[in-house]
Amino acid sequence: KHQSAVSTFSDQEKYGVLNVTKITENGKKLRKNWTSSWAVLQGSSILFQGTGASWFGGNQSKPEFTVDLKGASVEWASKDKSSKKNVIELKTPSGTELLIQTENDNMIKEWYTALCNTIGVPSEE
Ligand code: I3S
Repeated sequence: KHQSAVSTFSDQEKYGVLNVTKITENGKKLRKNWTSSWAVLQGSSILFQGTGASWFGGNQSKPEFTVDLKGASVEWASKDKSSKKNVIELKTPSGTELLIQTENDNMIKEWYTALCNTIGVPSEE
């Protein structure tokens, strides 16, 4: 058993630059719009802060977006979700799906581990 890989919500805090795109909202498929963002994982949610006017399709009044990770799932995205490498898929119970990505192999592993710990499943397979 690898209980040490499981941490409580409050232990998780991580931030950095990630590419992100929302692919589904309320169960409805969206057009992909990859955007570079400042991501902050804290408590049981992740915040993405962008700068561009086209942030998440321009429907957001503020260039930021928070995803509640309670009950969410995290997995490595399959090849049909994106042609990019290092893509993580996040799915929330409310029907939001996000892809997050970075070219940096170590960084993406750190994010995967942190997200798994936040969601409460061990990242070791
Ligand atoms: O899943 P898709 O539709 O092939 O995603 C690609 C498109 O969103 C594309 O934009 P346009 O269709 O507006 O040209 C993006 O430029 C690509 O990056 C998307 O694919 P990847 O495989 O990079 O997630």
